[in-house]
Amino acid sequence: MKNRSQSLLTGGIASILALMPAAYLSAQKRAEKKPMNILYIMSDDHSYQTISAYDKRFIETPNIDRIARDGVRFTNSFVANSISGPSRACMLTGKHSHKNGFKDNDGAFDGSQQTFPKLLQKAGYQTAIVGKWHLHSDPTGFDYWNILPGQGEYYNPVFIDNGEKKNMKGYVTNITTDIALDWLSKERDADKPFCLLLHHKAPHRTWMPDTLDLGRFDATNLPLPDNFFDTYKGRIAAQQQEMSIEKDMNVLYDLKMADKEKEISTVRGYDNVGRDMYQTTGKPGRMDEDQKAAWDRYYDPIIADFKTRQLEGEELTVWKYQRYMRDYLSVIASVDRNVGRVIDYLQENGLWENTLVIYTSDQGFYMGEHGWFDKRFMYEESLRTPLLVHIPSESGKAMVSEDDEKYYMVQNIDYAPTFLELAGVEIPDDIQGKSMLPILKGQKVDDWRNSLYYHYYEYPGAHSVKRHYGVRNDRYKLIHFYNDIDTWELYDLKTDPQEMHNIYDEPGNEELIKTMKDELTKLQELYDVRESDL
Ligand code: SGN
Ligand code: CA
Repeated sequence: MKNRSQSLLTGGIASILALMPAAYLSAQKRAEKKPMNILYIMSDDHSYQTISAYDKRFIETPNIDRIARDGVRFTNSFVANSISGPSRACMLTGKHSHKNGFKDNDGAFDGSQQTFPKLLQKAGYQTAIVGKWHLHSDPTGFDYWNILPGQGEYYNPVFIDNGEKKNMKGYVTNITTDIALDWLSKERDADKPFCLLLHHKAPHRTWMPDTLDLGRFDATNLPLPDNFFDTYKGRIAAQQQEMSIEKDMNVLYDLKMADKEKEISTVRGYDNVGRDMYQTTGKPGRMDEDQKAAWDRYYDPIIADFKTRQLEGEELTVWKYQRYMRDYLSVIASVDRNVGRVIDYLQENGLWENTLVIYTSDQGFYMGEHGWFDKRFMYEESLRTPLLVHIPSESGKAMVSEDDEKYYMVQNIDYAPTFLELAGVEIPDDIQGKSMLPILKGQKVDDWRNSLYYHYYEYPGAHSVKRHYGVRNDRYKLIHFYNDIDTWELYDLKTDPQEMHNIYDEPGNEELIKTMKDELTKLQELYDVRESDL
């Protein structure tokens, strides 16, 4: 499809332009050049460890990597609150949770507040969101929205198409992509720049692969992280979580070992979760006969093998890790394939040269580090999130800033101001993030943040991670766990990148603690954190 500036240069108009003075011409050209399109792809719980642009131990993700190939791969990318709804609210508003009001997954996002899609829409962008939304109130600021209710389902999901519930057939990652491509090809107004948010449900728990990906990683033995058997010495909040592969990952519910004979739950004392939970009625369920048959063909032999093995103790935990990882990676294979479809579309339709493309996740995820799955903690694996950006330059070639991207600590509150600056919209004063655009253009930014603020609130709640807030700079991290607990943790990320040694109570660190506490106070003042927010 031709955009307006291209079509203006054809035929008779080109010859008329040739007669005009040069200064007038370039002003005209500037005025006619559309602002850049924005395609923001965000998956749910996709760890940077399982994107080959970051880490090649587990999986190749050739399509996701395409975004960074001639673009920018941020190696210091973080969230402000490591859980779905709050992370999305930070992203939409450019503000920390205490300012946008959406602190945990309960309640409803106040959609009457300022968000970047609303500001872009006002500035003439056509805006759309497809896929997981998870903010409970209806989306605002979008010309088109077609979202999953709540967490959404993997198989034959319901979508809410601009308010109307529709039963869709198929696998959620394919459907989300189909809807996005349909919108791009049929509904997109070629006279306007677009901003499309494409939000995958995958690879969220319970990591249900598409039928064609079942078994894709079975020949691979996934490496255990060094701290898989962490005993949480010196870390009280970590001792009290409920996200351990050993204790909290359920072989029936999470790992799909519900046998037809219903023996596993009785023999092994697991919860009585039947396979109906997956395949017909339950939360991840809703499969049709063909889908069920494909799942049975794949899981039945694994279940039979599991039953004969009678694993216990460490052996069982390691077996659970392998199953977890194989399912998770199989779900990623579908995400990567579908990201490829979208990039192909952009490239084939002349949009790649005028579209900022982002791939990220709503937060990081544990791939067995500390013995865990899930997120929430301010520890590195869940504080970080992948961030890959394709940004075309005027000439159509992306700008790369190899050194800069490694240094700058960016956070998901920075996305909104980045998009606004890109669109030429003034960034409102109350936005707390900073535009990453200069970084993306390879410019040096001298006053970038040296430390970042984090706050997690969802306790009591799933996985029992205590409330906490903290500060991280390029070397140290200070965390305060509070509510029904009052403990501090301090890590030296240089000597202890896996955060196994809490040095808060070690003698000799008094000065460092004071410096980090001062930094925390400075950030709380900067972001206007009140006593009542803590
Ligand atoms: C569900 C999951 C949890 C997960 C939360 C939040 N359980 O409750 O494991 O931590 O969502 O995830 S599940 O059995 O229902 O899948 S979030 O990414 O949406 O915040
Ligand atoms: Ca999530």
